[in-house]
Amino acid sequence: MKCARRFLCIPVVWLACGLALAHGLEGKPEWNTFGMPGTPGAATRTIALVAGDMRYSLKTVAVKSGETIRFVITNRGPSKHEFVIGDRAFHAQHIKEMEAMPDMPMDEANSVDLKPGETKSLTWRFTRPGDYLFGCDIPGHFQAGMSGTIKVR
Ligand SMILES: [Cu+2]
Repeated sequence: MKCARRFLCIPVVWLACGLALAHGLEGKPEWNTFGMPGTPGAATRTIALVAGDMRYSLKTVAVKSGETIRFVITNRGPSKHEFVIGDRAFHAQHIKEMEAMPDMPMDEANSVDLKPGETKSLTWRFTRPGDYLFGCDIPGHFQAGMSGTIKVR
């Protein structure tokens, strides 16, 4: 009886470990393409942006590869917005998730949620040259023009 139970338990534990590992890795690899979370102390520059009514105050941000930037975003619009750093594929996937679960809180290291009037900062280290995007992935916002390009060279 004890033996039988042990044999049942082992595959369950392995399955749980496998799932936990897969989930843990799931959100990470795509970050490699557009950078990684940065520590505020390592930031070489601060870039301030205002999120307004379906737009940001900046359309393009130029960054050197390897640079750590502290973004400070203020929401002066009448509704809630996000500031999300990603590549095109990340935003496409995230917009789909937001459409499926509009109330899902975003607390990933590459994003901040901003209520009207709120100011938050996000520090990001850009590790690879390329054209990336910042944007608001709340359904309809990105498509309405709430995005900008981050040129990493
Ligand atoms: Cu928005």
